[in-house]
Amino acid sequence: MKFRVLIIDHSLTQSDEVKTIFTQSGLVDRIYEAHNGAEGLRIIKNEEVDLVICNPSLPDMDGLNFLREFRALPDQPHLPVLLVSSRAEIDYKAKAFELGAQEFLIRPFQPDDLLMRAKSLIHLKKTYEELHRQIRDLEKTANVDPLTGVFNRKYFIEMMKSELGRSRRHRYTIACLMIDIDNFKTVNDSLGHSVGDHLLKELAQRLNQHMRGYDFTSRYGGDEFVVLLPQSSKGGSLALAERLRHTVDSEPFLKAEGRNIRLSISIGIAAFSGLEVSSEEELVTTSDRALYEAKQRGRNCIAVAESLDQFRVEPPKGLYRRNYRKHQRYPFLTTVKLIHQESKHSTVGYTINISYGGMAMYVQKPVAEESQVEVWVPFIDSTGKPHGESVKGTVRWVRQFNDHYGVGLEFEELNRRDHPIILNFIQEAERLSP
Ligand code: GH3
Ligand code: MG
Repeated sequence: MKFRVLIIDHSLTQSDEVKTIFTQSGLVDRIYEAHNGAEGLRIIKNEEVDLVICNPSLPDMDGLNFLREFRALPDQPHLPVLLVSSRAEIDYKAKAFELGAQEFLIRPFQPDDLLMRAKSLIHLKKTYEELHRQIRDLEKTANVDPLTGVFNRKYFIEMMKSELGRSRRHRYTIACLMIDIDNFKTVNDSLGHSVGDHLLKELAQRLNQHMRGYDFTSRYGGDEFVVLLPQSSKGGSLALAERLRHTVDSEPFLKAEGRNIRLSISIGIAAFSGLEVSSEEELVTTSDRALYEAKQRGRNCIAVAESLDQFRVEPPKGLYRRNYRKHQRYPFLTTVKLIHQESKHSTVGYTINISYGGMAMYVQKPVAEESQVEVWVPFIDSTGKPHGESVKGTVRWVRQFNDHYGVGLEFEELNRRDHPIILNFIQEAERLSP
């Protein structure tokens, strides 16, 4: 164990004596020297030192004052100080120990006496530092959700309390985004709990990729995550929420493991100044109520709290508007024929919902993910005559149940010329929806 020593002594002879003892011992790999208190303090602040050997009779300050200034330095809680002095009055020694000196050696002394004490002090320092590191690690793991690696709910509440206080003092807006996976129970039931766990991990990673340094993601519980955005306006948090919603919706999950699982999330936003809410619970509860509104409006969307009890499902501009319209699903219950484009095999499907972007259905025979299919949708026209429309698309997800499969299909294109009835149906559903 090699260490770095700082010798503070105005007397060159005494300083050299201590230096020679350490050099000959072979225990040190660096010796710093200072000839007054101020110089000593500067070295302690700027260099890595393991032990300070100090003669308390300093030209610029009394040894006790030196100890006072030294203990007031930040970041040096474990650096030991060994005083080497010819003064042996008991009161002086007592005061020095009170001020944080760890050892006191009276001149003259045996070299081994100095080395023995130095070694034991450094051993103590290393033990303290190791303990400190372990405590910091423990504190960190106590704040982290073991499955996803993001912070846990307990720590989130603590952070929320202190951020809310700050937002009150500095009068800025603080936003809370409550995020919940859509229909996650079905995913767990069809793919198993361990796949569910992997999905939760990947989701946490994706959410984290979009955060700024001081944003704060944590797992609130189950399939629910919460993001705290200090100093974020309503507009800013909505833009971030849309990026999060999009990042989940646009790319399948577990691709690295050869899977292709589609997920979506719903998000509730509460963004208020700290003075507008009475407590951190009120902010969290309000974002949770906004999330409930988003779920009510069909999922895979975002709802914003306008006030503590008014909520708006928000499809404002650009990407969000296009995606929102594309993904807003309407109940659509009918029997269809699903034809595999390559093999021309067909199976009967029972549709569940439809959007501008695609439809979900149950089928009895398995279909492969990413296969190209055609769906024949029968309609009855106003004269009672049956006819149908065919729409092409790609199978984006498949979930296996006991004796049937859930299938998500993304349309290649919906246009007025080939799909007037389907388009009319969706537009009418859109017009009638709240
Ligand atoms: P909704 O769209 O209304 O949110 O539907 P949902 O099915 O996601 O319903 P909800 O959020 O109430 O259900 C959460 C489900 O998340 C229940 C449970 O199956 C699953 N879940 C919760 N914690 C874990 C976990 O640690 N691992 C896994 N694999 N699944 C979990
Ligand atoms: Mg859920």
